[in-house]
Amino acid sequence: MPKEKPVSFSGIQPSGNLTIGNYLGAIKYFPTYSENYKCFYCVVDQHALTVRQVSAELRRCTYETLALYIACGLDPEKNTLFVQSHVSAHSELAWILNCFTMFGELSRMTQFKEKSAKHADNINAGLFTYPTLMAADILLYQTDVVPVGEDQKQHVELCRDVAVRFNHIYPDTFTIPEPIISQSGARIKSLAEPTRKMDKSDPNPNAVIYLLDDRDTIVRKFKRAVTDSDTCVKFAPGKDGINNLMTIYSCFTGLDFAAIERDFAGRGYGDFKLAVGETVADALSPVQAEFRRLMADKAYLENMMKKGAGAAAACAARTLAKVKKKLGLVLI
Ligand code: ATP
Ligand code: LTN
Repeated sequence: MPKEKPVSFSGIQPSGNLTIGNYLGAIKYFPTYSENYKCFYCVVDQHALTVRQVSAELRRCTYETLALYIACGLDPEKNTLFVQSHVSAHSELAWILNCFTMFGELSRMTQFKEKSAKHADNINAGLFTYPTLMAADILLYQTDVVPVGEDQKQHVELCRDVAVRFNHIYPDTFTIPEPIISQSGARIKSLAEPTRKMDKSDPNPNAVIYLLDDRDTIVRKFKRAVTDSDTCVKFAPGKDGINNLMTIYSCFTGLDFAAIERDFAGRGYGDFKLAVGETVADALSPVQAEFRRLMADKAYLENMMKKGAGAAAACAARTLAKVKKKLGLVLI
């Protein structure tokens, strides 16, 4: 069936509270695709199982991630919002793609190497084949674009390689997707170790600004953010801490670095950190209010999950049937 519009697909794990990294690198841009793309946004709960989860927390985070998608501006009438485990085609296609993905390819994935180092006691097969489930998410919807933060570029490239390999053997099966990485905010750094990415599963909560942090917490965390011994607010190589704060401030205000440097000329880091904290708190306040409103209405969220799963499953079933037929699996 020809597409009415190109397709956009992205996913977020319900593996903890979302951060301003998730927001600036990904979610903030999602609503901008609604007009020109048919959009699918997925809470990838099965991906979250690759590290040990507390069941009640995973359940809570799944509702919260869905509510945050909407609170950040995604209109469920214009986008298909759904939960991965509600559409069984994802894990079915993932198995098939496992048989078209090489051990060497998966071994080279940076996220696998980092997560294996972090969870040395639980280097499970799911962590290793994480990218084939992600490829299934994307390819099931004949996706054209995948808006993600920079850390996911390698996974989308692997997905492309697998799709090209499959199409080479079984022509015209999958659309080949493109990653779209935002110009700014694609890699927000930790406030405690500004050479590392801000991660929602960081054990140090002071390193991370969560979308649901209250105003005082946000201001306090920015005040304590690691910078350097200089005092001048200037974007420069090696000043990772201040560069990160300038990037965050720029993303929330729309000011470029030169304008920020002018505004803070002659003022110290203290003033700048306070301004960043207050700006971020102001920007997140309406998102938090909308989030609270949505979380108070579980019936609405559950209804939306069902509607989203129905729409996604219908689309996914078409691709899965095509794949099975091409492979020679008997359809009944
Ligand atoms: P985890 O710590 O559980 O691996 P995560 O914080 O990396 O989670 P994901 O759910 O894996 O978050 O990612 C959701 C989206 O947010 C992805 O598109 C990812 O690229 C983006 N993202 C995550 N962290 C950052 C960051 N620090 N800067 C910019 N984008 C980010
Ligand atoms: N792997 C991604 C989350 C994710 C995703 C996807 C992103 C799972 N499936 C499909 C884009 C498209 C992550 O860890 N951030």
